[in-house]
Amino acid sequence: MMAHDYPTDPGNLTPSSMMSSNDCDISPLERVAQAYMDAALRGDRTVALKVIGEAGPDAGLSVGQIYLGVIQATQYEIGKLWVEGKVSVAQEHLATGISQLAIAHLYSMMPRSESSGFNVLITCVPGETHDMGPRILADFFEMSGFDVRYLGADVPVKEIVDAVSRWTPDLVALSATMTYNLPSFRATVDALRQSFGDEVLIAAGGQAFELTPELLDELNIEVRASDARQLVEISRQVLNRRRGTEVTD
Ligand code: B12
Repeated sequence: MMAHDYPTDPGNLTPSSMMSSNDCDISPLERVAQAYMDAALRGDRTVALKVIGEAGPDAGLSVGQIYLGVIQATQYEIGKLWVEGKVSVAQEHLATGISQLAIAHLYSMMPRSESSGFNVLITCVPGETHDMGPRILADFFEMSGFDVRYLGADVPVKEIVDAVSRWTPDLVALSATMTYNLPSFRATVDALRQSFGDEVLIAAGGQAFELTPELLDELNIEVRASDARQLVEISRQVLNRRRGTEVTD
């Protein structure tokens, strides 16, 4: 997506302010993403949801493409604009609220594969309030036939351990965005391994690891990915391999 100058008054935005010089050059996905971001930054929930609702039938996009290429891409772009001082905190909150609504809307449109027989528990590590990424992970897993338990933001270590005891997931996906939450990520991994040993397969990801990928090696985290689509693919491979090993052992 392209960066633009956004006036602090979102009412001044128009769709044309977000288009490239030659509108014909952009793909259907980019076109939808621009229209969606425009509406989200204006705070226009009705138009934003209409854009999402029509993206499948009109632009031929899959639900997965809309999650990543429209919602996630818009959230990243808003983050950049916020750092550059081109959108206010209020505009970011406004747009994020609309993206949460859009995700809920997409949930009702999701295609679902038949059950994979696997279950996954997804949670933010303690202190982490960025919960849009893990919410999207939850929906991708569900589309792929996983039984999903999604705990959300800022969950204490003990609660995560208790939830794993209760639901015995095949995979526990831990999400961290802020690097200052990496100590609580480490504490969560330690507590899970102390309680369940190698029985618990842990996946870890989120923007905190972009700067410190070596922590994943250090903690021997086998399942890692940069986005929801990749995570589901890798998880299925690793879990199927484990299941195969269990059968032949
Ligand atoms: C919305 C937002 C907020 C909202 C969050 C609301 C919510 N309910 O989530 C609020 C206002 C609370 C917020 C607060 C803050 N934020 Co903020 N925020 C954002 C913003 C604009 C969008 C986040 C988002 O929705 N992303 C979209 C999701 C879908 O993407 P994602 O999280 O990356 O998830 C994908 C992958 O990472 C991966 N993934 C995620 N989890 C996992 C887990 C596993 C196991 C795997 C394998 C993969 C994986 O798959 C996901 C789906 O494809 C980002 C910009 C950005 N680049 O993301 C800044 C951003 C994350 N925030 C930032 C900052 C600085 C803050 C604050 C410190 C601001 C402040 N001064 O108060 C606070 C910190 C809050 C806290 N204590 O945690 C910085 C972080 C920089 C850094 N890493 O150090 C960013 C990057 C903005 C920026 N460009 O600087 N923020």
